[in-house]
Amino acid sequence: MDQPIGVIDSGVGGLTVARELMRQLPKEQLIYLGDTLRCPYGPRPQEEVIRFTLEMVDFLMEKKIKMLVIACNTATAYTLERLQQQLEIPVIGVIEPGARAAIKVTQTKHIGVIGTEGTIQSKAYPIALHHISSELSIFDLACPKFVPLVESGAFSGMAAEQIVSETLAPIKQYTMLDTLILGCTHYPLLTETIKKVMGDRIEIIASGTETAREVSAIMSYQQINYEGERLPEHRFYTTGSPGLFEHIANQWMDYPVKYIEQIAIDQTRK
Ligand code: I24
Ligand code: DGL
Repeated sequence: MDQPIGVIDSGVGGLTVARELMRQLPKEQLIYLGDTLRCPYGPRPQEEVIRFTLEMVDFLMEKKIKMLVIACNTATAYTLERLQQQLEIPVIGVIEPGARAAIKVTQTKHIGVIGTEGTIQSKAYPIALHHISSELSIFDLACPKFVPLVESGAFSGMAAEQIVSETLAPIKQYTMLDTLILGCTHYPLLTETIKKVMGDRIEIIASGTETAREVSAIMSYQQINYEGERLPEHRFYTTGSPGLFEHIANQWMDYPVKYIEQIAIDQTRK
């Protein structure tokens, strides 16, 4: 099927998910929309995150996407169910895939989850985890300092270690934990620092990577893969500065990000 896959995020963090999608589905074309202007979503009230996310979805639906990936954990936590009911295309969030992967690897059945305030408050991860397996102990923790830390560019080094170590102290005490879900687009950039703090024995699950696997599986199952020969031309839209978006995207992606356009989100939804 020659239609793009839509990816939405609160900003640039969802590029961690887009990168995995490009790796695992090299023939598929992506349309990415990052709401950089209104980022972060993590500390915002639920109704605001819902409104902003629906506005992004309207934009992508007009581009005739065949599937929607919600790369942002906070947006997934608050809107996944509603969008799955509302849209006629498959809608995939980052929470279920992360939860499933954690259950696969845990031996102690004690799982940690870290994310933004919104994601943790919503309890979306514990709900998803318990939905799959009822014999789990879950320890969840909001890490509001982590997104600003990554965005400052200083995600490794002593200062980062200090912040990560202080924030994760309550989880570190919990010795039964053998698996930690990174329930936020930005946290994969902190993986090395988190491993230093938590020790090598803990399994780190990046929800984005797992989501790309799930997207790939659903595409095959629903037979909506692209099977032609053209090379994909991905498009990136941002509500913020296209220059800054381009700079970050080109450092992070393996693929040269050329097509970037700034858009204004129409706030007069019908
Ligand atoms: N990383 C993120 N967001 C930023 C940043 C960053 N600035 C430096 N780095 N800024 O997220 C957010 C606000 N900007 C966004 C663009 O428009 C203007 C406002 C992490 C994204 C991970 C894909 C550090 C940095 C970088 C390149 C690659 C990765 C990275 F400069 F973390
Ligand atoms: N994308 C968000 C998430 O995964 C993190 C950044 C933000 O707070 O908007 O929850």
